[in-house]
Parts: sequence; C-alpha cells; structure tokens
Amino acid sequence: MEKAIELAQLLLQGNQDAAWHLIDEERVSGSDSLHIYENILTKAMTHIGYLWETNKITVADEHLATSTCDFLLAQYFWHKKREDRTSNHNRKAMFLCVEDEQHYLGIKMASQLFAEHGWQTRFHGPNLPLDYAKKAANEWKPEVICLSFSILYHAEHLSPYIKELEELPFRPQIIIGGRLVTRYEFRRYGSDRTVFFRSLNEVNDWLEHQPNGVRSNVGT
Ligand code: B12
Repeated sequence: MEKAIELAQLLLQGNQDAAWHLIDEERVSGSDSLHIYENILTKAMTHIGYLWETNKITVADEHLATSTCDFLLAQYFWHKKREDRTSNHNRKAMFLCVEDEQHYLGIKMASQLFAEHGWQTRFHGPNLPLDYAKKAANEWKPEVICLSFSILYHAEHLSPYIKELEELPFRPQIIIGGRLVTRYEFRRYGSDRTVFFRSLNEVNDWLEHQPNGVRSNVGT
C-alpha cells in the first residue's frame, strides 16, 4: 500500500517522470502486470478517490492524476511488449465502457492483459453508445467483447448491451467487469453465456486457460 500512496502523490503532481520511475522499478524488480495494475495503480487511484470524497483534492487534481495514470499504463505496455516474447494469435477482443460511463482505466488494464496474452485488441475507451458498439463489432467481429461500468445507475445499460451484442451473428462472448462487480450481483442483467469477472486475477486465470492463452517466453 505504501507504494500506492507514494504513487498517488506523484499522480496528483502530474509528475510523469517520477511516477514512471516508481513503476519501472517495480517492473525491473520482477513485479508482474497483475501486481502493478491491481496493487499499485488501482490502489493509488482508489486513494485519490478517497482524497476527493473527503474534499482534500479538487476535480482538477483528479483529472491530472487520471491522465498521468493513463500515461503510465501506455508507457508500461510499451515496455512490456518489447520484453515479452508471447506469441500473438488471431483471436480478437474489443473493449468499451457503456454509454455515459467515463471511468475507463480499469478496462484499459483488462485490454492490456489480453494483449499481453497475444490477443488482438481494440480499446474503445469511455462512453460508447450501443449502436456504435454494435456497428464496430459487426465490422471487426471480435470473439470477445468486454464491457465496463463503475456507476451504479449505469447498470441499467447492461441488459440491452449484453442482449444485443450476444445476439450478433458471430455470437461473441460478453465479459463484464468494473468496481461494482465485486460488491453486488449483476447476473440478472446477463444470460447463461455472460461472464462477470470480479478482478484482473480472474481475467488472467481465464486467459491462461484459453487454447492460445499459454505464455511462451521463448527467445529474448
Ligand atoms: C478517476 C475517477 C473519475 C474520473 C474518471 C476518469 C477516467 N477517464 O477514468 C472522472 C473525474 C471523470 C470521474 C467522474 C465521476 N465520478 Co469518479 N472516480 C474516479 C476514481 C477516483 C478512480 C477511478 C479509477 O480509475 N480507478 C482505478 C481503476 C483501475 O479501477 P476500476 O475502474 O475499479 O478497475 C478495476 C476493476 O474494477 C477491474 N475492471 C474495471 N473494468 C473492467 C472491465 C472488465 C471487462 C474487467 C474484466 C475488469 C474490469 O479492473 C481494474 C483493476 O482491478 C474513483 C474512486 C474509486 N474508488 O475507484 C471515483 C468514483 C468511481 N467516481 C465516483 C463518482 C460519483 C463520479 C461522478 C458521478 C462524479 C460527478 N459528480 O461528476 C462522475 C461520473 C462520471 C461518469 N459519468 O462516468 C464515485 C462512484 C460512487 C458510486 N456510488 O457509484 C467514486 C467511487 C468516487 C467516490 N469515492 O465517491 N471520476
């Protein structure tokens, strides 16, 4: 937790260099993506949420922290891609937040985990209305579509998104995640085929049990 609090301070200063240095030290000392995403970046952002809730920081500070965190994710992924020798395959996954949902850092982490496992990914970021999601999915035909939401009243979007995306002719697998999935039961919004993941650990387990999910760290 100490690292997460230290990182939160750097994110709030918008100090990209020092924040990257902290993450890179973790990376170089052998921490894996799950640890960096769950225990450092997510915990730092949760702490920022606490500071915001208790009026210790402003919305401007929160936005600066978010954009700095986004930078770290991109920078981390760039390094990861250079060092990992996971063989890529042709399985495709697309990632999006339901309509009006702005919190996208978590699903960006999920998309990076898929990519680390060799998947082709398309990350559509926040707030993607269903019609556009369907159109994009129909054109690209991903085998998996991951959705994220963080605000309780956005759960009302789940049923139409899940139903209409699952009904697409190529029958994609729909995966749902987000901070509330750990706290409440949302299965009633889905079908027998819908998968709800409570953490990136669960995503990782699922990825490792996929036919192409085996990591091959052959070569340098
Ligand atoms: C940064 C932030 C913002 C930023 C978002 C920026 C961005 N581009 O993402 C901004 C400033 C825009 C924002 C706005 C708002 N926010 Co806000 N925000 C946060 C904050 C501080 C951090 C969120 C975050 O990035 N966390 C880090 C990520 C990595 O965590 P995560 O999303 O949970 O993801 C993890 C898992 O859930 C999982 N995951 C996530 N998605 C998926 C998807 C799949 C498929 C899988 C497998 C896994 C997965 O992976 C991650 C790692 O485990 C949280 C505080 C908190 N406790 O989370 C509040 C928080 C979520 N926000 C909150 C609120 C209230 C709002 C606003 C309504 C405020 C307002 N009045 O305007 C708006 C709503 C905007 C909207 N329409 O969506 C509340 C929600 C409370 C509630 N009861 O629902 C929180 C909890 C703050 C609080 N303590 O009150 N917010």
